[in-house]
Amino acid sequence: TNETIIPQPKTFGPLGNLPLVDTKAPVQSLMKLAEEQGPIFKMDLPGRSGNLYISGRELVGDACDESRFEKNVWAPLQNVRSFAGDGLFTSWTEEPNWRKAHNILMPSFSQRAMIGYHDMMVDIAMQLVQKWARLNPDEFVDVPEDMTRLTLDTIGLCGFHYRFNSFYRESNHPFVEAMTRSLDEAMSQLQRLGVQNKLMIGKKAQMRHDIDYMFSLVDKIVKERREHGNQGENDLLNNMLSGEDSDTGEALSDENIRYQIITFLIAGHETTSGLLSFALYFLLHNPDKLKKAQDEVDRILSDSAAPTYKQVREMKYIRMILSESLRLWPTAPAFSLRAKEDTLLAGRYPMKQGEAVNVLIPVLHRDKDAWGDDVEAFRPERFEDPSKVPDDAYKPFGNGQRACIGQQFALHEATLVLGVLLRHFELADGANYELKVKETLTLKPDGFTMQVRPRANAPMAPVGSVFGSEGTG
Ligand code: HEM
Ligand code: LEH
Repeated sequence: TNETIIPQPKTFGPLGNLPLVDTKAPVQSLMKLAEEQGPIFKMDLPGRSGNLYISGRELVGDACDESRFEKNVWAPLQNVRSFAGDGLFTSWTEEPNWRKAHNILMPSFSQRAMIGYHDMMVDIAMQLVQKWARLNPDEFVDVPEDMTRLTLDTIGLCGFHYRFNSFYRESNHPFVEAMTRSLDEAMSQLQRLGVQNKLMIGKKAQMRHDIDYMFSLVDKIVKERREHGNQGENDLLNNMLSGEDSDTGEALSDENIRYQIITFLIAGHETTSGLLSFALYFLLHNPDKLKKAQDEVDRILSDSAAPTYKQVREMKYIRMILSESLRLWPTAPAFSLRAKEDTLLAGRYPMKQGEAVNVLIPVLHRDKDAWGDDVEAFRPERFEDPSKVPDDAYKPFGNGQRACIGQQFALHEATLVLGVLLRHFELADGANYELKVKETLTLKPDGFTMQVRPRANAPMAPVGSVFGSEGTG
């Protein structure tokens, strides 16, 4: 029948469908194409013909059946392997280091483990509060930049007891520069022809340089910990250095530990900073939701400057705001699955063993059959009753055993930070910001600035009364 014919947009000779993709914004191009082509379509790209992109609830739901499909380390992840190697995020499930690291590191990411990270997350969150409290009334904050400072410092401290001290720097930490350039290059490589890539000698040298810098920073962190021994730090690094796989009794190799640390430094901050930035953007544009959020933080954090672990768990509406932000702009926007055996996708599209489908998460999250007609509306209330959330149409953290190991970490951190910011500051859209989404494999609101004012009834006078600030009561 007609249903099994997979649509493909127009092609341009040897370039295939590539000219339809905006180099700087491939995911947003694919989102538009999905709108025109429907929940499954085909793309021919240089060196990679017959890519399938899926985005409907039924198709994605079926591809998430782990008995028939498994994580595919697709082209974007292949390119990241030059610095993340066989770390958790970029390894195939059958590579021995995936299960080994999974077994060793899972306990460090359980909800219980967050109790141990909580005070370190508060440490960094209060640095941001202090910074914003010291701004003059007419000054703007660059939201994604400050959120990146915050999330990088948080994973550095919680993971490795390493202080990037980003709030004491005018510009990005060199690690962020090296990482952003490398991610950018990994994305650009996807859109060049094979010959073009070979000609990019300058880009290649820059990437080699950036990767060497990232490796040297990581090796320094490991060397210092090994030399000083464990001083009671109960962090990821400690678990990586001393942990043994419960299946095999083996420990991680030095090379693999390096890849895991790079993975956590990147994965641990890029997406969470995007999430916090989008959440603030949505609150600025939805005053009724902002009011509800303020009511919640005023109730729960009434007279505490910094939340306790338990108070973070109580901030249900803040958490719903984050879930809804991840629905509209999932900051890790795609993942890929491949058939384990020959099979029929959704009972009608034949797939050979090894054939893959790429999931466009922002489009899945706008499936009207699953979410209703008001898909574009920012409505955290969708997540009020967990039993009413269409799980098969909500995949911001990926799927199954290869889903995000850092989910609890990201959500605990983001809830804490958003709660504390709303308790202390009034938000103002002084710049009349219009949303523009920047892509570097992950998504962020590009150039988003806003103004913040201390709230009259904040629990702490962050700047002290010598400055005549209100908020002492
Ligand atoms: C995997 C999203 C935060 C570490 C994934 C995947 C997604 C995702 C979609 C699956 C990728 C795939 O199937 O190819 C996110 C989002 C985050 C976030 C949206 C924040 C809002 C974090 C944090 C960490 C982290 C904070 C670590 C501290 C990882 C790792 C994997 C992963 C190691 C691979 C897990 C495995 O396959 O065993 N993430 N992530 N992520 N994430 Fe995250
Ligand atoms: O769509 C993408 N690429 C297209 C390009 C093509 C159309 C020219 C393709 O098909 O290759 C880019 C999509 C990239 C998605 C990867 C996102 C994952 C990044 C997450 C990093 C942070 N992280 C990791 C784990 N937890 C968080």
